[in-house]
Amino acid sequence: MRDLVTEEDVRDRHPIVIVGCGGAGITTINRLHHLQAPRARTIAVDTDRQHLDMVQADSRILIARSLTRGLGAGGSPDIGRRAAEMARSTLEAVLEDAELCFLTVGLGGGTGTGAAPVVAQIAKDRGATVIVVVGYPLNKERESLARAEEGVAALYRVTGSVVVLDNNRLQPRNQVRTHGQAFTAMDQLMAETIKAISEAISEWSLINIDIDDLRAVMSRDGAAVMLVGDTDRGSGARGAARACLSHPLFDIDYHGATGALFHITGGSDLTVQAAEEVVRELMYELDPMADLLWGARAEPGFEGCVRVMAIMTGIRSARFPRTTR
Ligand SMILES: Nc1nc2c(ncn2[C@@H]2O[C@H](COP(=O)(O)OP(=O)(O)OP(=O)(O)O)[C@@H](O)[C@H]2O)c(=O)[nH]1
Ligand SMILES: [Mg+2]
Repeated sequence: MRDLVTEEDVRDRHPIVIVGCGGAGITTINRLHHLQAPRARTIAVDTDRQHLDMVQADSRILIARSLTRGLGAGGSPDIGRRAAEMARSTLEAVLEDAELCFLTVGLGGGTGTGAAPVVAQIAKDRGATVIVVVGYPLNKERESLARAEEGVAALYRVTGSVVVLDNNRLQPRNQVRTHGQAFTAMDQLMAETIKAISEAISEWSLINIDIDDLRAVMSRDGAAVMLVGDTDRGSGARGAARACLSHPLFDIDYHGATGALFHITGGSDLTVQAAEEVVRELMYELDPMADLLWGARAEPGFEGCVRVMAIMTGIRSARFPRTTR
């Protein structure tokens, strides 16, 4: 297993920026802002003035007021894209010193779907590693699905890697019944995941994650699937790993993944040895050649519980072919 990073390494980290585009994206940003992701700037980007007014973020950017009069993109990704282009200089300024940029968006609407690839390109051009986490529409949202398909392809062309969280997959896991409940559960999960990763980089944790290693794992060509499981300590390492592996949030076979990021959260009772055992259990599922990175952290409120999060990256399929970046 890899060396630990030192406390100085952690303190010297460069800024992490978390950007949300469109309604779903800025809702996640609002949650993250309240969860107080460490050392991370939050940026909310939308064409919808009313919605922007309702969220809290370090920067709130209303894009293309003259195009949409602050009323949203009405489901048109073309308007979303043009809106982001019109706000290019503002977006460039807020992304100037970003080293790591998380970009979160619910695909299927106008603003997020159209603007996110523009934002991703701007961050990438400024030298940031861009980690895109997208929500995929419910099967019932037929028009949104077609737009989402285009959106994911456009993002993939820019970044070569997209973490897809399918709203449909949340329902059995969280026993959610309505669209609203599915979306709320997804927003919370996205926010907590981004917070866990950014804390593992920028706060002193049981096992920290090195930012360069994170870059290497997350930049692997292909789709990425996230898996999350919660158990109590009594279930042991195997139980915790099983809980995670049985909850993929995107319907894709992850066994061909070429990279994996694991993160274990427990209470003050979590030890490095216990976390290592969980990681060992998870590793059985991976290609032995896969690039593995993991972190662990004790959080108040997790006493007696373990949360295991895995992001399997570099999964190639017809939809996510090799890129020529
Ligand atoms: N996680 C989450 N997803 C949502 C929420 N609202 C909508 N969605 C999903 O995200 C997709 C895009 O919706 P929005 O983010 O509201 O759309 P937008 O990007 O603001 O686009 P316009 O309103 O057309 O400008 C929808 O098709 C839903 O699948 C939410 O509050 N949370
Ligand atoms: Mg909207």
